[in-house]
Amino acid sequence: MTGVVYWGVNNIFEVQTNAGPLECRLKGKVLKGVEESYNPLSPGDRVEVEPDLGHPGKGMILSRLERRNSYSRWNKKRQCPQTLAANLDLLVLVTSPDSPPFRPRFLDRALVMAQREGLATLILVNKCDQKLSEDAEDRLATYQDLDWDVHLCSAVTGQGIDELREHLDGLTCALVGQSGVGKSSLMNALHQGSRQRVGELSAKYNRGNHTTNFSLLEPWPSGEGGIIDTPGVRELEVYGVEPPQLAFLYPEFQPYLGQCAFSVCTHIREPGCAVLKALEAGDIHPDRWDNYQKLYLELQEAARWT
Ligand SMILES: Nc1nc2c(ncn2[C@@H]2O[C@H](COP(=O)(O)OP(=O)(O)O)[C@@H](O)[C@H]2O)c(=O)[nH]1
Ligand SMILES: [Mg+2]
Ligand SMILES: [Zn+2]
Repeated sequence: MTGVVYWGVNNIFEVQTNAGPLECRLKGKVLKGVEESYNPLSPGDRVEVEPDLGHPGKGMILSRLERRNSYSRWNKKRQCPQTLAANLDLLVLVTSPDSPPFRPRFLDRALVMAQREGLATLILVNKCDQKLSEDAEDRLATYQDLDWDVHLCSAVTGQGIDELREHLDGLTCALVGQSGVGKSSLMNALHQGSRQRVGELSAKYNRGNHTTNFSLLEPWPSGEGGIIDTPGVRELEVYGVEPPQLAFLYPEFQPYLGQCAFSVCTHIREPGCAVLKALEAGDIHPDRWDNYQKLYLELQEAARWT
């Protein structure tokens, strides 16, 4: 039978099947259909399972079914990708106005990774009880102009939470963002009781570690889709993108690509560059371009060593 992974800690996975939840281990050391990575399975993954007839509620995971998409981060310590969530209908990038400070550079990077996976993305500004700076308002307006949805809410005051729940209900979505922006608080505001569940799981399987350092899917009451809370990320390294590909992941660059004087153009300093012309004309936000060129150089630097 098949099922959906809800969470996994220390190689124990909860898989929801038509016949109820199963606490599973992997059959064999390497899972069928899985490339080498930090974690073979993440919440949202669909798997083939075999219930253990001698132990009701337990089972084995035989293979991972093909992923529709996934959202990963680069694990610096282990130097490999770490999947945070799989098979998403929507990526929810959570940010906050003031504590931690609004960081558009983080959002730009997260958006590049989302574009690379072709993920629909919602930018969620939590803690809207805090004041947004003019700069932040300006950047958010730019994201909206580029057709990304921006929603304001507060997990503490409850503002905007009902609308958010209505919008997300039935979808599989992941909350991704820096530590402290309020992902776990949002999860709890959207689903009463989820915090308690994280606490219980941590106590039982995670050696009593109470900070969320694993992803967890909380299904909607209908059973259709759910929300995946992910561990906080301090820095976001873009990976798996060749420098020349980067411009294609910036939607506002699209009308100008192919129109530069040089057929091979980095859009950083070349004369006759159509992207630079658009930047000068004010048709591309200077911060967005600045982050592009920083990221380009960073990717180039990384490529030199591979
Ligand atoms: N002022 C304010 N604080 C919030 C809000 N949502 C969460 N917080 C606080 O922000 C801190 C971090 O929240 P948490 O959910 O653990 O963030 P996470 O690391 O993204 O999971 C906690 O002290 C929360 O009480 C909000 O809407 N407004
Ligand atoms: Mg958390
Ligand atoms: Zn150019």
